[in-house]
Amino acid sequence: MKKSGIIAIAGRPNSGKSTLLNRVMSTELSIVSPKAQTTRERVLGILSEKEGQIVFIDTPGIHNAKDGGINEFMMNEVREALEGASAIWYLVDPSSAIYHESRVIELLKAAGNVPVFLIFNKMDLNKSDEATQLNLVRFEEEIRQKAVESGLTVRSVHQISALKGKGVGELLAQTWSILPEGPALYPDEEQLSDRPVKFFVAEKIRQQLLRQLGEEVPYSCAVKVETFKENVKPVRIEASIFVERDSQKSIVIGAAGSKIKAIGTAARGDIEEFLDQKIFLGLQVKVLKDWSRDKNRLKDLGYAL
Ligand SMILES: Nc1nc2c(ncn2[C@@H]2O[C@H](COP(=O)(O)OP(=O)(O)O)[C@@H](O)[C@H]2O)c(=O)[nH]1
Ligand SMILES: [Mg+2]
Repeated sequence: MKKSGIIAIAGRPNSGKSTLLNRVMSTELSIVSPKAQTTRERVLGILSEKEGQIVFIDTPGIHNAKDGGINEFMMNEVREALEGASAIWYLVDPSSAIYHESRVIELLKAAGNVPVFLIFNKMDLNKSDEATQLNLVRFEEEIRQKAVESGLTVRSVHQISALKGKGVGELLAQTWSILPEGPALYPDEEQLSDRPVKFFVAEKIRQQLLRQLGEEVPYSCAVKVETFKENVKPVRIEASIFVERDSQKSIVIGAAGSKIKAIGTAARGDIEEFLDQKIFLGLQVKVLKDWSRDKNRLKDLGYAL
């Protein structure tokens, strides 16, 4: 009998959750950037192996959501993912601090009494000197204690590098070992995610906005694929980039259109790689005033609360 289960990948923004999902799936499913809150929506990775099937849910980073807008939507995505999980991969960046992690641990309670894999990521950056090692052991103990106090069941502690792949095989093996026998949730073994191609196309564009724009503007950007024509060669894709203010529109377009051109070129490359075929990509920048705080506009963009 084969095994099956759902693993929620959770943790603070930037701890490497999406990088880890891409690593275990061996494809660039979830977008990655050095900026916090890159991931806005849950992204599924469906791993079908000889042992059975694991459905991974990559989640937005856990942070304080003060408003009723996009941030609250993101934290809701985390909660819903946790509620259905068979186990949690809880990622920690070793340079984090206990007061940040306490907030995460509080939210992880939403998963109920499921095994938690406490995973220290980015070990490739960690120095091997004694003081660093000692600090890591202390931090590990602090988090473990806090988690136990909060009623979480820490199954094991891991040190990995999602970027380099170190320790990920062992983590996967231990994860399989705790999963119960059961039927695959997604019977088609070729299926890698639950999202339509359009979603991934929009995300690839958003990834370039995050990578090529400054600190603030990407958080005011949303991408919607308007046209996706597959019966022509090259495949024709047209997308709108929504910003919240006129000033942001000028930033995204850049001097003489230089910025949007660079974003388009890079996004086209990413999409071509993902689809494994040539595409035409048309981008238009539009102002949708204050969309990130407007319930109806959020809904139109697919972020329904
Ligand atoms: N050096 C190093 N960087 C990593 C590792 N995992 C993730 N990163 C980087 O950390 C940043 C955030 O990664 P991302 O996967 O988007 O984090 P998320 O917000 O938790 O999904 C990106 O710049 C990644 O390249 C790792 O194992 N080692
Ligand atoms: Mg992410």
